[in-house]
Amino acid sequence: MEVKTQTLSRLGSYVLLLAALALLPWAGEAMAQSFSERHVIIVIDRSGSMQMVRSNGQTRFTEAIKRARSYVNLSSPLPRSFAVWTFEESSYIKEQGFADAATTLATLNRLSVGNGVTPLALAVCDAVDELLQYNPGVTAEKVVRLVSDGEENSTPPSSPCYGPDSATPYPDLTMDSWQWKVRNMLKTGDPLRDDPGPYKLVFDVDVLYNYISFASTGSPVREVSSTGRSAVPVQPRLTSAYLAFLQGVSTASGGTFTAIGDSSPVPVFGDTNQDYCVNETDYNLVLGYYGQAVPPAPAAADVNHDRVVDYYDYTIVVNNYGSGCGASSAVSR
Ligand SMILES: [Ca+2]
Ligand SMILES: [Ca+2]
Ligand SMILES: [Ca+2]
Repeated sequence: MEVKTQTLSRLGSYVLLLAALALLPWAGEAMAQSFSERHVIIVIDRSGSMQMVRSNGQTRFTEAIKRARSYVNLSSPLPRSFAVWTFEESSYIKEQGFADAATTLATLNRLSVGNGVTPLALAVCDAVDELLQYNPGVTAEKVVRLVSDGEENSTPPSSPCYGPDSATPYPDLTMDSWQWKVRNMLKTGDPLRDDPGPYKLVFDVDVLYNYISFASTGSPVREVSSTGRSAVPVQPRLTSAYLAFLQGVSTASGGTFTAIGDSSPVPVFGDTNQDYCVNETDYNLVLGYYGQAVPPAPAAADVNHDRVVDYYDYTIVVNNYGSGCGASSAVSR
């Protein structure tokens, strides 16, 4: 297989590079990571809309799980603990408490999609609470990693993050809207308190959405609530205000925002130039800036977004070498 051959030929240069590593300045050291661990709750949408079939024939949910698995497999300078939650209907399930990567991969493998509605604000806000309460004595980076395709439509009034839609788009969120509360929660840990300071938590977002609506997918997906609400038709497209909200809060919190259109290939980790393929171009970019801080190195070379191009970025590219390559010809872009 071509991809395997390429990966093998990379192993030779990998060994050489490991030898050279000792000679390079450890740029990461200067950044003095103030965190000793990373705590992540992967919050996965299993509402009915996640059954939507993408143009590559896979459901959004299947692709979401694949992405989550790749994320857990990334090499990291910090020891990581992951919890996994799924949300649907008017609540969420704690599929797994904080555990290591191997346990988390096994948990992700057994998840399946549901039919119900989407209590997104509830799940995100409760995940923030859980993260803040977990091992508070450890100086850990706290990450809510949301994987979802759609709009909040079923957070119960009992949730501190319940509210109407914001009347105005991000960043001018209407006070007491669910968006305002979720933003505040990620920022301060309190849904009712905004604050000019930096975010307490990092909000990583993968959002699957309909970029081009296709007519041949059969009957439209509906989300059905068993609690007496009528079925909620899934919107043919996400509104730009919703995407702007997720992207705005994610970026402001120092997180990553990845929009995954139904008719586009799924982005792969280690791809530095958005061609949906990890190959020599990505490899050379990371090597070219190896050991440098960002800036002056371009942000694209910093694969794991920790503002330094180093061993971990390199490893992510090597481990994903060949990923996604060739897939783009099977789908329209
Ligand atoms: Ca949904
Ligand atoms: Ca690439
Ligand atoms: Ca990096």
